[in-house]
Amino acid sequence: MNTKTLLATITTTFALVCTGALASGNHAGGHDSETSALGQPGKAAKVKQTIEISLSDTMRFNPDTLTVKQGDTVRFVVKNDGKLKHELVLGTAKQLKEHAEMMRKFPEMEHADANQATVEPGKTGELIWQFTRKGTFDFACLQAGHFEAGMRGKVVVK
Ligand SMILES: [Cu+2]
Repeated sequence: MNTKTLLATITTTFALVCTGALASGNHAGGHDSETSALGQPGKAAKVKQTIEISLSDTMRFNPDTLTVKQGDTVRFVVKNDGKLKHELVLGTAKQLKEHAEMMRKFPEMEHADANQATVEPGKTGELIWQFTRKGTFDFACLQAGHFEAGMRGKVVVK
């Protein structure tokens, strides 16, 4: 197997793991209901609230605690004020932790899912999500080491 093939294999595997963990479905772990509990990708036409969040190299989100109304579709405008790449990934605490561990193993891995916005330094990204259930959920930056450094926040859905 040459390097290119190997990389493609790893990428595919990683994509499957990521998608599998995030899709609502019958994952062997049986914890997917936690994920779909978060809501679903939102439609731009349905946006009720826009929340601006800045990401910095101090490994913090600002603000890091958000409150949204159940059923609302939220547009996250994610601004990277740092010199490093950052991202905002919505998920449950457990899921984000597992994902962060994988990102540490494959730090060069690129992936894009509906529940995240990865933003280059100085750029602004966007993420539209509908929060369908009440509860407190998490978001984090899963660039290698950032989650561990405390780059996390909470979304309270009321
Ligand atoms: Cu980060």
